[in-house]
Amino acid sequence: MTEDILKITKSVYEQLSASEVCRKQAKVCENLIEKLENDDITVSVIGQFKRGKSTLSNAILGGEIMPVGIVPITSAVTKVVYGEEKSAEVHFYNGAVENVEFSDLSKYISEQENEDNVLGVSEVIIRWPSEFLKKGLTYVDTPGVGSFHKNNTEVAYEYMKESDAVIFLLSVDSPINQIEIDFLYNTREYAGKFYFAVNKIDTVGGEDLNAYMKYCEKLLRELMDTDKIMLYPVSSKEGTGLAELENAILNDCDTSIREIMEASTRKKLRELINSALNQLTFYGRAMNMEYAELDKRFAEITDFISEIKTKASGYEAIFEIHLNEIKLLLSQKVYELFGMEYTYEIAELRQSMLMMTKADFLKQVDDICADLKDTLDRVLLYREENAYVVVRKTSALKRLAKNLKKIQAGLED
Ligand SMILES: Nc1nc2c(ncn2[C@@H]2O[C@H](COP(=O)(O)OP(=O)(O)OP(=O)(O)O)[C@@H](O)[C@H]2O)c(=O)[nH]1
Ligand SMILES: [Mg+2]
Repeated sequence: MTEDILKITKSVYEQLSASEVCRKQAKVCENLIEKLENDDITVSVIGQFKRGKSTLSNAILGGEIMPVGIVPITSAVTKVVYGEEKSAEVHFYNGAVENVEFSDLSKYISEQENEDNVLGVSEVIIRWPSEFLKKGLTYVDTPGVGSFHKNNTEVAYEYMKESDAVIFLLSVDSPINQIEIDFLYNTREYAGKFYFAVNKIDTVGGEDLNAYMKYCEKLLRELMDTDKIMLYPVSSKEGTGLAELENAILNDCDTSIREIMEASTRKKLRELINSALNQLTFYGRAMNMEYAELDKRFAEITDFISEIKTKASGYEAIFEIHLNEIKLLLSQKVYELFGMEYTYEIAELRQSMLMMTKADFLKQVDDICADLKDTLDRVLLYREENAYVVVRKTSALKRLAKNLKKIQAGLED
């Protein structure tokens, strides 16, 4: 089965890498191939801040590896793989890698010492001799979703895309809330398998726990649109219920690793192809416009972006609402000028942010505008003055879109 999915993934890569337009998607595809070839399965623990993700990670891995605490703690992703010798490597966005002592880890991955990840840590890779990892699992502890450290939600979202399986951690001390619902709803397409764990069961009595489990199960069934919800009550602090969760994951890895990988790769490929097709439409439209007309429209949208920024700086309250309004205005403008849907990667997640300050808001507006501007700049670079080249490039874009659609049709099961 994995043979097939590997073949499909390779054919998507072949298509994407042949065009400079889809370089970003080709890179993602290349990583998928590598994972499939190595049977490299990634399990991430994801959940709202303070649900106990890092405590659970330490309990599963058997060691005080991650810093834990009563305020939002984890600020960077920590990947743990099997290693006879313990070691910790900090990777930075600028490409630098540093070996650090375990006692120094919190300097890099805690909000208190590395607030909003100012140090630019892209991830920490730990080698740890844990039985749980022995069969080749990569375990990932992620920053909490929905804390006022905005970057954390985006990081968690990115990791959903890399995961084959997810432990989504809830906690009995708080009912599932809108932030968790939004996050799950937006990301359920990515992972092949979900394990829902309800943490901190040591803090409630049996009856309350039963009521909570029933409530969660019903809600998750509706949300995930399946009857097959696996819900594990655990206490990461006391170790209760962890063996059931660990065994379920390890068992699935033994018996159905290929199915899990196939399911998650199919989902990821569909997303990837959609994103590539969107990109191709945009380039195609821009290529086929008169140059004078194209310049006019680019100037118009550039002015519009400046206007939006000026407008944003004058807003004073309920920034979440203004942010949505701004995204909508920009998307409408792109549609009006280029006839295509322009989507922002993490649109819905930003909606559910609480306590957004003006500085956060302006930063997000800047990010959104930069995202759009970047796409426009790349389209301009791609443009050619020579009519013959335009025809050739346009037909190449069309051919690529056609091939991708064909592969996409095969992925629908
Ligand atoms: N009673 C009880 N407390 C727990 C349990 N698990 C975690 N905690 C506590 O919950 C708090 C948060 O734990 P963390 O592991 O830091 O939570 P987290 O989800 O990693 O938090 P972020 O990294 O900020 O997203 C800490 O004070 C833990 O001691 C549990 O099973 N029972
Ligand atoms: Mg944590």
